[in-house]
Amino acid sequence: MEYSVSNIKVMEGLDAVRMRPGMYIGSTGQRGLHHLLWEIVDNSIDEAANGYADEISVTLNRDKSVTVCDNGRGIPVGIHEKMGVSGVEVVFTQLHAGGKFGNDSYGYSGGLHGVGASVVNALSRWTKVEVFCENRAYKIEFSSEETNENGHIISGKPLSPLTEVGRTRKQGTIVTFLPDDRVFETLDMSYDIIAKRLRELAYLNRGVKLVLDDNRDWGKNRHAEFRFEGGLSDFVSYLNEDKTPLYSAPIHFSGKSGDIAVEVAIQHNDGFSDNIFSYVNNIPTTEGGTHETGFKAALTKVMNDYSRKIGALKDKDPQLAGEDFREGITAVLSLKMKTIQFEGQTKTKLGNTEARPAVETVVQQQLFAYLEDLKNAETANLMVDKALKAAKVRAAARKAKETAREKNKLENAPLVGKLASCTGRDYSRNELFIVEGDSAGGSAKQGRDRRFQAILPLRGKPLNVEKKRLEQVLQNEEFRSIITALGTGIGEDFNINTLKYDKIIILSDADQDGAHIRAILLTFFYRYMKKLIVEGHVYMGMPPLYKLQKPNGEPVYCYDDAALKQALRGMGKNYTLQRYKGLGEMNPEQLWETTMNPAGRRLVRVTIEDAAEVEHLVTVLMGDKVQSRKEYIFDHANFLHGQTVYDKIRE
Ligand code: TTJ
Repeated sequence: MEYSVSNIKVMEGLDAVRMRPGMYIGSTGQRGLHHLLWEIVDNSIDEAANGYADEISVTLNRDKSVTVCDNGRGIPVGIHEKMGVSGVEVVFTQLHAGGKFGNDSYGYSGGLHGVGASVVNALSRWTKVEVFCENRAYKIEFSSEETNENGHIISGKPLSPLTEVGRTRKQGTIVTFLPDDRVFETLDMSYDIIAKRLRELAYLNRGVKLVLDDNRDWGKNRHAEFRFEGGLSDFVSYLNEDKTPLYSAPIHFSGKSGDIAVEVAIQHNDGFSDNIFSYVNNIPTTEGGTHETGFKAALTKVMNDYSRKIGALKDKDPQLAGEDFREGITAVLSLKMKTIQFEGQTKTKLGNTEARPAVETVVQQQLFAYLEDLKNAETANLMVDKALKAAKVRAAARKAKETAREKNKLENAPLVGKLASCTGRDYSRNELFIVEGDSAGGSAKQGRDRRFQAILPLRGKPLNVEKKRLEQVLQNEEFRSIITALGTGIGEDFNINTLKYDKIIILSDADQDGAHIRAILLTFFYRYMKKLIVEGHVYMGMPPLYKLQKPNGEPVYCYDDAALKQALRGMGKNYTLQRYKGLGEMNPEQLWETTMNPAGRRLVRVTIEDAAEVEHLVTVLMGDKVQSRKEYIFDHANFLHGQTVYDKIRE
């Protein structure tokens, strides 16, 4: 009886989750679906982070359910004092029970982990939990199959209390759940997304083995295992793969300041850009935040102090700038702390003020100790030399820039007849199409609505920005046109408030060259105009792949193979099918109709995650493997995060 009383309250909580899934997991699309998995995996990761588990596996099953297994202590099986039911039941039926990171400050749009296993249970058809501890095996099952007298689904109801089902020598927890198809638009989890995240978690939690099995399709089983004894060191080595590191062993240290645990790995390469990746409680902080600020401040201070100490900087010399020490740096920064506050456009920026001094303290102490250690003298010297060189180049470039500015201000440079601007001056409505090739550019100019659409054709390939300094980028004709057209300035001078377009739409062919151009442009925006992407101004235009036509009928345009298959069903025998190989094959009217007209076109908004992935692809691969590079980008830049945007009909 006691059991059913506590039950009633529980049901109310879980039903609220089902009523508003978006509030708890962000969305009911593929992203929300993956959230369920991360919600469960996070529990096992916590157990591993505390040293009680070292193996975690994820299995995608044939029936679309997912199993997560760890070899930790097991979810508590004893009766919970207040609730009167097992700990396992509490964890899966009480909202927020088991949420380890203090709750409210936890905005969801950046990463919403830790809201609890109960949310997963609430949004699943069924959930099965098995716990193995102290030689006993236990099991409990939950179901969302029943409805109440009003016809509402009762979510995540225990079919019976936790039951001992036998003796065992195993230890750990196994959770299997079937996401509810009445909640989610799709039940198809992505092997690639899961593998990528498990790899990342393996780097962030050194020594923990993470295993992925995809058993969904017979004959197409996939398997991956990730385990990195070097942790963050291995992570930076991976990021520097195909680059030339300045020194072989990454600098790797960790420490605590108050309640905040800080871990850092650094390795410079012979390039010029800086790549700093940061995480808090294993969640990527793409927009940076207080911890990154603390890291940069400490790096600048310690390196300057050390440079003076060894006499590389004399008394009369000015301090070197932070960017000099960051030239060619690859670094990963990982924090663990109790309550986190996220800020920023995408809620991926750490806001906690206490994180900055904590990181500064740890990095100052540990990095200085590293540099002082005589066996690290060679690495220390290489770092100082690189920064001194960077400072020299920067000083020279500044002078050159000043003279260049006076002669010919980039901002006012006339465009060499390339940009076809639009007539409207409402920047919040205007669109800039960056179009691959002069011929497609010509069609776009003729086909567009000139009131709000501007066209910038790109002749040939833009310069590959990797391994190029800003000054070189600025000398490239194609990029100068883009910068001038946008009106924002670039790098440190970038100002989003002077942006002349609401949408910047990249139009390239659906082939390898097109993918390559897209990758170069996105890398450019990611590096030098990040805010454009963060604030959602960058899109990819999606031209159709096929045109289907009946003898006297309206043409039907298909944007992917699935759509073509669908359209072919209603066609009968008498039709023509044209496969578009490039934008150039469309006349101006067709280009307008299919790709540019807001009433029918398809756009994909580029997210910062997509751009970061593309950048990673580009920076990791654009070394010397020229021949395979295009293929690789074509196959791997999938834009899995991007949202397809169908504009509302204008006017
Ligand atoms: C909590 O403190 C007492 C000993 O056990 C700790 C615990 O709960 N460990 C734990 C939970 N290990 N693994 C889990 C877990 C694993 C999965 C797959 C899902 C959930 C919700 C928890």
